[in-house]
Amino acid sequence: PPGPHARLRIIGAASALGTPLPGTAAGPEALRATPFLQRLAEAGIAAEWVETLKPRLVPPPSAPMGERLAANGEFMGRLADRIAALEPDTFPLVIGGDHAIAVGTWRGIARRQGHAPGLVWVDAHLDSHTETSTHSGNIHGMPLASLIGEGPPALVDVPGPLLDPARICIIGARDWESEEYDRLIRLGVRIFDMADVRRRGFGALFAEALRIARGKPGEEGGFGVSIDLDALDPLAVPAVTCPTADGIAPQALADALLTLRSCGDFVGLEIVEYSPQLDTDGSSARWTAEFATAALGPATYWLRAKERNFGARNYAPL
Ligand code: HAR
Ligand code: MN
Ligand code: MN
Ligand code: MN
Repeated sequence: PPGPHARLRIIGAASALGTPLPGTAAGPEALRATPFLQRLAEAGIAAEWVETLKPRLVPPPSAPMGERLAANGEFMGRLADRIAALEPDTFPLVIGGDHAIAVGTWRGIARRQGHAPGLVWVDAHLDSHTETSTHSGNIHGMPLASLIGEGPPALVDVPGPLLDPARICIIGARDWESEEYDRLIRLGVRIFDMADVRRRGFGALFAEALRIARGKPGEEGGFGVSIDLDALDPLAVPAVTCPTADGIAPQALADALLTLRSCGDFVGLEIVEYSPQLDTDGSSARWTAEFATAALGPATYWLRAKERNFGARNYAPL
C-alpha cells in the first residue's frame, strides 16, 4: 500500500500539439509563475516541480494529420517515460498542455504501477474520436479512445497497459459528435452528461464515478482523475481552448475533489487545457490551484475515519 506521505511531483506538459490554437503550450510555466505552488504550500502540500517537458517537433496546425500524429506520439512517449521513471512513493500531478497529453500521462502511470488505473474524465467533451472519425482533425479530440486502444498507432502504441473501458467514467459532457459517443457506448464507458449533473448533483455523480473507476472489489491499479478545465462553466473559468456554455460550477468540483484526500488508491491527477493568454483576471489560474489543493491536501481525521482508509496519501508540510 502507498505510504501516508507520498511526495507530490509536478510535471508540466507544455504542448499545444493537439489543437490548432497555440495557447496551452504556455500553460504549465504560466501556472508555475502564479501563486499555484504557494497555494499548495499553504494547504500543507510540499510539491516539487520536477520538469516541464516541451515538444521537439512542432508542425504547423495546417500540417497533414500524419505529421501531427507523429509529433504527438513522440511527445507522449517521452511524457509517459518521465512519469514511469518517477521514484516510488511519489504522486504525479501533470499540468497541460492540451488534453492530448492524457495519452502520455495515463500510459505512463499504468506502466509505472504495472497495471492500468481506472479513470474519471471530467470534460465538456468525449475526446474519443480516431483519425478517421474526427470532424475537426484536432488530436485533443482523440486521447480517450486511444487510451482504450482505438485510434492511430502513433497514439495507441505509446508503451504501457491500455485502460479498461469498464473502469472509465466521463462527467460534465455536453458537446460531442455521434461517432465518439457510439464508440464509448459500444466499449462500455459510462457518460454522465450535464443533464445528469443537473438532475442528480455533481457530488453524487462524482462518488458514483469513483466506484466505477475503482472497478470490482479486488481490482488493481487504483484510479486517476483527468480534469479538462473546459468542463467548468466558462463564465467562471474562461481561460480554456474550447469554452463550452452551461458547465460545472467550480465550487462543486472543488468540493467533490476533497473526497480524494482520503483515498489511498488515488494514483494520479492531470489538469489540462489552461490557456493563460485568456486568463485576463487570473481567476482560471486561481481555480486551477484550488482544484489541485482540494484533491491533494492532507486528509482530515474525519474524512479518513469515514473512509476507514489509512493508506491515505498525505503530503508532509513544508
Ligand atoms: N469533439 C471536438 C473535436 O473532435 C472537440 C474535442 C476537443 N476539445 C477539447 N478537448 N477541448 O476536450 O474536435
Ligand atoms: Mn478534453
Ligand atoms: Mn474538453
Ligand atoms: Mn463536427
